Amino acid sequence: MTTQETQTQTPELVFPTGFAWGAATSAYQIEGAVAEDGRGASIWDTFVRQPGRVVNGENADTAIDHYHRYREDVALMAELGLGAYRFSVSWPRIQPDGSGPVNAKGLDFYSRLVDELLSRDIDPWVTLYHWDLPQALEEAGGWPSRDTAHRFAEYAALMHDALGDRVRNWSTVNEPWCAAFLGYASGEHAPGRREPAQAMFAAHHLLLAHGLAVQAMRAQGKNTRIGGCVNLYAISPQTGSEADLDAARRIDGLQNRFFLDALLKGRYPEDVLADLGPMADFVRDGDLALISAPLDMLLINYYSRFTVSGVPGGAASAAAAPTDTGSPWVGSEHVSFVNGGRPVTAMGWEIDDSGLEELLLRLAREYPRVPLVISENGAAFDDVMTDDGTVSDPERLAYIEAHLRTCHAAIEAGVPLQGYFAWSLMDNFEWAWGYGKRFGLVHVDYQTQRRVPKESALWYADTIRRGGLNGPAQ
Ligand code: IFM
Repeated sequence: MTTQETQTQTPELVFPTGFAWGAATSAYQIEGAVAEDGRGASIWDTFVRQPGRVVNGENADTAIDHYHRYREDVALMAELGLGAYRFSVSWPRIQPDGSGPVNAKGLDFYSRLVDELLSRDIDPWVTLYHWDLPQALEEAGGWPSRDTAHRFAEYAALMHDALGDRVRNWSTVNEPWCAAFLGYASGEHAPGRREPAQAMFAAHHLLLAHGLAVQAMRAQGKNTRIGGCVNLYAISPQTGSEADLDAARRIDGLQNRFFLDALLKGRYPEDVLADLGPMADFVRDGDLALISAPLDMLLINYYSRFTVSGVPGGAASAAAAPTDTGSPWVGSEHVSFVNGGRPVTAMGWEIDDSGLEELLLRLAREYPRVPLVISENGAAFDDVMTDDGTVSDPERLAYIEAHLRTCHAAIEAGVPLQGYFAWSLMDNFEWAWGYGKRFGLVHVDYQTQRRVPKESALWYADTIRRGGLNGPAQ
């Protein structure tokens, strides 16, 4: 049976009515216009200008020019039939120095974007923080400073007050693990600090920022749904040895349970605090009650599985940075990441859709009752632009299809999964990797800014239209 034929049949794996079919982006990765309409500098504007931080010295001054092309981009989303679009707000567009009054022109951009989406029946999902901290706040101490969490709550309240009548779905901090540990421990991301003890304060303050923001937004009494967003991994020990099992416990602790337990159980895992020893000195009375305020949903970004060993010296493939950096694994630097023997994406990340199902089942079991959303899932591959102008990306299509299948299986098993957002809608600036890694469903020519939906985008559009997938190939 050809792909064409199978796609015309009624799907065998039907997703629930109301399931959010979406795609995601983030402000710094797509907007460009970094010095327009009063936008202040963010830590990424500073970081990309430091030699050796980003592959080929690239930056996102122009990125894919979404700030000027948002109407065209929303039209493209409508053509693809997206039901939802997850984007982030650039904090320094709203408050150029991270505090004080709103920059009206910056807010106006997001207001126009929201209106454009609504006019096309696309549900806007706002993320308040996707790593572009105002530079002025970094100079005042950054995320290791507790005050940054309070500034964030003020900014969140401004945004929620301005858009909360039109935007129903909100999330606070995208991937606090990355913002804390890549930003302040390994230095792979902005602000590029390598201060492990400070990274633990950053992690806690990012969670506190979430909690304070939830409190401030809820106090406005609007009819919105608010979630936290974490990047989770499936994690396996390389062998059943005590050392490998302990390595898996440590990495699961720092990557997954540190955030999940704080958000959903109101405590940090005892074993992680014990691993950290004197570095676990960041909590004040009342913090965890704020952090664990009930959520309307938990947003999960899933990409891969880590296989870990307690024997030092394994290849650190899973966490490899493009440039020479420290370890993000505070207190567990001796753990090594080993090759799990699976095919990899262009990032070198192992492809394991079974890991997503495992994670979803685990969440439903260990952290019950909170609705779940896959807020990012996708893959970078070296796409091929053919002579007829189409972009062939069978590996990305297969990746997304396989992960959607596991989402369906998890729903069948009772997991309260409410949506799926592919990462990313369009090719964009992949942080320290620059433009070389393409995650988009839509190809972007960085010279002309021309957008061309890849085969995976057309397949995804068809899947959305049909509301589901075919069963596994026989
Ligand atoms: O591009 C990033 C995104 O900004 C956050 N989650 C992972 C993606 C791929 O690395």
